[in-house]
Amino acid sequence: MLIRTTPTIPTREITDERLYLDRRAFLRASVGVAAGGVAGALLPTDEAFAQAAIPNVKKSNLSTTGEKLNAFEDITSYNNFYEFGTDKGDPKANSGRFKPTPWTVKIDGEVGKPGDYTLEDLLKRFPLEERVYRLRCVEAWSMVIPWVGFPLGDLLKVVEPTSKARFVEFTTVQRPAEMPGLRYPVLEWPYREGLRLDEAQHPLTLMAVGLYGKTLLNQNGAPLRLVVPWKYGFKSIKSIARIRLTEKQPQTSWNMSAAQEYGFYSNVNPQVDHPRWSQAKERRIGEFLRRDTLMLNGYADQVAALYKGMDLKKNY
Ligand SMILES: Nc1nc2c(c(=O)[nH]1)N[C@H]1C(S)=C(S)[C@@H](COP(=O)(O)O)O[C@H]1N2
Ligand SMILES: [Mo]
Repeated sequence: MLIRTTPTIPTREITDERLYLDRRAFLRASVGVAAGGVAGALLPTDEAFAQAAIPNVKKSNLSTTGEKLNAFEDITSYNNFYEFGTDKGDPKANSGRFKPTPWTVKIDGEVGKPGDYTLEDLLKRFPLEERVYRLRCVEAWSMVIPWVGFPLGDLLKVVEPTSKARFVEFTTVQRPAEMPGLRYPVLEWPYREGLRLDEAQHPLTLMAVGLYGKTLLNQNGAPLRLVVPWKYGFKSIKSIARIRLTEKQPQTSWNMSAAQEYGFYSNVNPQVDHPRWSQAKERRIGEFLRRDTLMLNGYADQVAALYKGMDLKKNY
């Protein structure tokens, strides 16, 4: 993706990383006895133990089947979360100070029931499902991830969109003291994304709170992030602090940075190349040969109707 400056990591982040490594050592020590007798293959990493297992998760029939899941280790160590740095290892290395609890999401704009909703409110109200989805990054790599979450559409029903609501704007929390990447002007902060209301209400659109059966790690967007599986990964905004329903199409951080490269729709489309590279193929993380990229990331049967009559080359 477009990077205006290449930040170097100042000494303070090196200290952060050391603290983080200390935390890992502590976790390893505290689970060491329990882990000792179990085969290593069953133990993705020590971080997995630090996360709470989520009870009462039902497997969804909207899951992608027949594809090998990416390893927990891949999903939690190869990330894009520019608030923690622009290298793939930065989100894991630099997010140790981020505090995902307690958490509230402000929901406002064109809704009948605006308010501050706590994460507990949401978890009590909406049954959680496991959904396996492909995640296709605009950088032409992909993963298969078993998310835990609830449909965004269920939440939208509860807040009652007004007749004027046509779009949904999402904003990531902005905490410079906990997010060292915010000091670099690589994107328009806070990170913003948007969907058309009907895209947001589509049954595939998920609010994720976990993966592999456990609560999200900071690098994956704890405690609450969006997952829109037929769009490029950058639409799946992390650590959401605000959801605003609007009449007009909202601004999005990537579009503000490079409008000719990142459009509002950003649907996965192997026939529409990025101005600087082809989108026809992708590298599945963990595989050697590249795969063909699928129209709408393989979800065309479910979502193509949303774009009926639209020119997807113009509305990229
Ligand atoms: N707030 C925020 N959300 C974000 C990003 C980011 O930099 N900041 N990166 C996006 C991009 S480019 C991708 S590919 C996915 C990656 O999600 P993952 O690290 O959980 O696989 O998160 C998206 N959500
Ligand atoms: Mo991405």
